[in-house]
Amino acid sequence: MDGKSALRARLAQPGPLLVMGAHNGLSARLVREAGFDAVWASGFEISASHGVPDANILTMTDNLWAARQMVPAGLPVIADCDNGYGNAINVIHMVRAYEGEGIAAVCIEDNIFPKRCSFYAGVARELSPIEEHAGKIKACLDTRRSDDFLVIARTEALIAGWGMEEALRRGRAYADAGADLVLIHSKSKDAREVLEFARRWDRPAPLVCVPTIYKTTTADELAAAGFKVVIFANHGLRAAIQAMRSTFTTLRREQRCASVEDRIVPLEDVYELIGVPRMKAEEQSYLPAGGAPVGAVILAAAPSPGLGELTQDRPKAMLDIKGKPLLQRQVEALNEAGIKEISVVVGWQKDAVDLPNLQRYDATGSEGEAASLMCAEAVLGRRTVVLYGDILFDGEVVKRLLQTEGDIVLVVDRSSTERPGRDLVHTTNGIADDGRMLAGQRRDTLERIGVDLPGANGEWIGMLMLTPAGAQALRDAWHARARQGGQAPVHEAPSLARASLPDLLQALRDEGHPIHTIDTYKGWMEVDTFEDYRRAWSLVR
Ligand code: SPV
Ligand code: MG
Repeated sequence: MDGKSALRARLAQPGPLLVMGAHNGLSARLVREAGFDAVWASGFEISASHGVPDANILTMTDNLWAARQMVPAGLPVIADCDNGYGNAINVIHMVRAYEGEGIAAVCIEDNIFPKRCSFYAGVARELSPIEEHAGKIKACLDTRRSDDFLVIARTEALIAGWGMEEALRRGRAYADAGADLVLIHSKSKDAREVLEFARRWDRPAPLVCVPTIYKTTTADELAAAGFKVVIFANHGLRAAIQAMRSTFTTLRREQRCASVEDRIVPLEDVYELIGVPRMKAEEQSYLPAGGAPVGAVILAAAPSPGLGELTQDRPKAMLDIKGKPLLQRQVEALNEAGIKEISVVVGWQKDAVDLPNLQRYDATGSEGEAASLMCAEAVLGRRTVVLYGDILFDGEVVKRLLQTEGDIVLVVDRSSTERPGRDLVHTTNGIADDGRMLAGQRRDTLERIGVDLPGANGEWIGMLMLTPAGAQALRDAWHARARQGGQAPVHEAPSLARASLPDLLQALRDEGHPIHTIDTYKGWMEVDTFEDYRRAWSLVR
């Protein structure tokens, strides 16, 4: 049921409708949470929330923009439309716009344009002629597409000091013009005025009141007198001002966030109110896997004795290759594949790693690569590409990796299986039966990975992708061993501290976690020796 049908249906039920003022989508959600029947898109609140007086300074479009933020809260929205923002012609435009945005009802008052808020003391106040306002009401009724879109006529006769007889005359004229409800406003400190109005009311249109100033009267008392709708117009905004003022004052004085922690809601409360959990579910349902944010972790903590003096003052990742550090070339290739959130795990000569915009994790003192990766475990909550800091590769390799299904996926080069000291793999299917291979076409399952691997059918290039579930499995495997002291061998490593990534991956595989591979045929190189380094210079542009 849409808002206007719900409001019409609720009006037909017994008891008064309790309506609460709001000024934006968030406050409307709080109105719903508290159990009110409808939201009042209050001109007073909306103006104040923009920091301007309630005096037709905001335009119709400003007010409509605020009111439409309230519709998704799920309660009928009754929009305070001041004086209709002009004459009957403006009102026609207004009704089309408000009904089109899913607002349930509009309320227009008989203030002239520009209006003045009913409560501002000592400001000029004038009412439009009765016929003119009745004409606006008729314009509303003739313009609305559905009879469920309610039109509330409001008279300010009591506010302007024009007396009870004038108030009744106006109320009757607006009801006779067809208004669905009539709002009688008063700034008297007690409810006698509005109660008398209700006692003398002799039209079928139900009555609405706003007991801001006659504040001790309950909604039940007003309902007993004949009011069908009671609007608490501006208490949300006033409560917010008080809460913000005291919080700001304390923070200014104390200058630390903990000083106000006990008087503000937790962040999770905000997330819940604005629908973050639903957004997460929708992301999972509708975003392609490749569209979800992906991070990268580059492991660049280890020293590299194989390159002698070249890496005495820097890790391999900072080796200059034709005017750019290897690490920068990696970052550019990752960026090209759409990965912008990049972390680097540093250790050996960490101060030399001085590229901007990288999240740094310090693995000083860690021996094995698995321990280095665990230093960055905080960023493994999203899909992550993990890679060694000493490989050069095409962005295309990363793009294909991101398109591959699986919680843990390794990139495997099928062109070399004979290189001693490298991370070799054996996968279930290996090379196609006919002995040919199309680079990057095949997804396979890892059987074994290690340095000493007779019968290997590929080489791991030092890059893998983890989904959050894959990362969790890896972390669980690590922490389970760490809890037991970490002294037991992990695959080819003598202890957990010295385990390489292949060691931990093999352990995971042996526990039954599927690990997948995709193929590449060259398209990458490792920089491990002088010979590699020379080759890198000749290959990169
Ligand atoms: C509003 O909330 O903007 C109203 C009610 O019109 S009152 O402020 O009481 O006039
Ligand atoms: Mg108002």
